[in-house]
This record gives sequence, structure tokens and C-alpha cells, in this order.
Amino acid sequence: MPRILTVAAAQVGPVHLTSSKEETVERLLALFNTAASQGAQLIVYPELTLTTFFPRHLFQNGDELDKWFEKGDISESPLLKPLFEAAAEKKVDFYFGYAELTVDSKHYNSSFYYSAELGKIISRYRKVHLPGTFEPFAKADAVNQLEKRYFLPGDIPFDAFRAPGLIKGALKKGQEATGSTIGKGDPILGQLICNDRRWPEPWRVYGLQGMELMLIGYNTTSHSPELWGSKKPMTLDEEYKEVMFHHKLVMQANSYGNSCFSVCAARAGADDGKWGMIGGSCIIDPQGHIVAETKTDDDEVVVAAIDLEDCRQGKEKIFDFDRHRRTEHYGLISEQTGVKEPELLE
Ligand code: CDT
Repeated sequence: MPRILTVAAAQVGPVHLTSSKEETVERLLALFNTAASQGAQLIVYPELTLTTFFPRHLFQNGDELDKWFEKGDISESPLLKPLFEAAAEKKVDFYFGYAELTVDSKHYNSSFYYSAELGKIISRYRKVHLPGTFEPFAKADAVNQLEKRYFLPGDIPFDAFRAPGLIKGALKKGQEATGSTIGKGDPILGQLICNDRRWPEPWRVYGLQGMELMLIGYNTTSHSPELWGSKKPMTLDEEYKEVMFHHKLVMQANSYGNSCFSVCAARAGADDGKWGMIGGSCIIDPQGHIVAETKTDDDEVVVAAIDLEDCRQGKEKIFDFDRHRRTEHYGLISEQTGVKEPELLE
């Protein structure tokens, strides 16, 4: 049975150090209206959507740092009120990445999922894989990524969740007829943030919960030789292409390997005219094909109607986990963090 819904990636172009959060929210509303006018029922915004990618800069702890964060419960934020209102009025769900400062002063790189049907946030997530370094690089012109300094690793499990109201005729609890309920209910969603997408483990944990649609926001710098570690010297243009290649590689491969759709949205372009970040916001199908993709590094929306029934082929054949996975061989994945090489030969 078809289970069709229309999804969108809302890519956000440059946001400068001097940009106010209010002017950024105006842009997010314009993207919202464009996506909604094209029938989007679910919009994915980027990671740290409200500000420039501040972890590239060194700030002192305290007010200088905390001004980049949203304090307390984001659902009460006056700043985001217009977006919550638009979503409630137009009946559009959205995923949103932001810097979270909890009431007990913990800093996280977070996202949430707002359900228009229920009129509230129904799922929260905090980025688990924090890239970069704690200390800035000594080299004066290095591009830093101080996420380990500014954020705690996420403490929320990779919990898949169902979002109501997106698919007509979705099977509900208590309506089960004979036969399996698998692939018949409301869509099963997962959330990740940026660097998480490069790690197969979280995808698989979601995949094992039947996840059908992964939502991801990202800020991916196109020039960061200290962190990307390319062996051969590259021009800026070559670097951009290489970073874009790896972005699509992990999105396509992990969507394929878990037989799910995915939607990812970039904070793209050159913040302050100099800090390059890739675009490449896209919607990917369970066979790993890109079905829609942005063409610029600016504010841009892509929209596609997807049929979650298309997840069934992979989930029931080549990636039927129940029949094919061999967990007796996977122990190291959860027991060991770093690499232990076999002993040297005589
Ligand atoms: N924001 C974020 O996680 N960015 C990382 C950059 C890695 S280090 C240059 C990413 O994986 O895209």
C-alpha cells in the first residue's frame, strides 16, 4: 500500500557573526513558506540554524559563549514563536537544529522534531559525535572546529519515533487486522546531527527500529586541512568537491544500507565572506539515489514526494536484518572505541 508524504530540505546560506537571530528567523520563515507552498508536510532545517557556525571561533566561557545558545525549553522561545505558529497554522512538521543551554547550564548541539498534528515537540536529540578539537590549532590561519570545547556529547539515545498526521490511512494501535503491521503505521523517523551522519553505528541503531526516514542538519566546512587531513595539496575548488563527495557518499550509503529515505539540510556558503561551507542539501531514496538536491550555496528549498513503501524492498530482501545479520560477530562494535591492530609479525 503506498504511504506517500512530501518532504523538504530548507538550506540556509551564509549567516555572519553580525547577523541577528531575528533576521535569520525571517529567512527561515521565507523558506518555510516556499516549502509549504510546494506541498511540504515536513521540513528539515540545518544544524545550529540560528547563528553563524560559531564553533570555528574561540570564545570565553560565560556570556560571550552563551549568547550563541538558546536557554531553557526551546518550545517556549519567543524567537521561534513565529515558526511554531506558521507550522501549527499550515500543518507542517519540522526538524530544527540549535545550540541548547539547559536550565542546569549544560551546553549541547541539539535538534528537535515538531509535530503539527500534536502541536508540540515530540522528539529531541543531542549530537553524539562531536568533531574537531578542544584547543584551537597553533597555526594562525587554521580553520578550527571547537565542538569538543563548547558542547557535551549527547545523552539522548537514538530513539526512533513515529510522527502522526503525515500519511493518510496509517495503521493505528488497536486497528490491527490479520497479518503483519510492519510498514503500515505512521512514518518511523530518526534524527542525527552533522558529523553523526558519517558513523554507520547510529544509522544501524535507528535501522534496527525500522526507521524509514532519517532527518539531518549539518554545517560542513569545505576548507579545513587540519581536520580533513588530505595527503595531496588541493585547490579550494578541489577541496569543496572532495568534501561534497564524502557528504553524499555517507548519506547515500547509509540510506541504502538501512533501506530508508533521508533528508539533509545544510548551513551553506561563506559566512563573513570567507568561511566556506558546502551546500548539497538533498533527499535520498532507500536505494541510495538522490531524488532532489540544492543547486546553490544560498537559501534554497528542495521538495519531493516520497513513498515509504519503497523502503520495503531493501528491508525485506538484501537488508532483511532478521534473516541476515550475524550479531555473534559484531561484539567489538559496542565493546571497543579505538583501534587495536593485530600483533606485529615476527
Ligand atoms: N558540524 C560538523 O559536525 N561538521 C563536521 C566537520 C568535520 S571536521 C571539518 C562534519 O562532519 O561535516
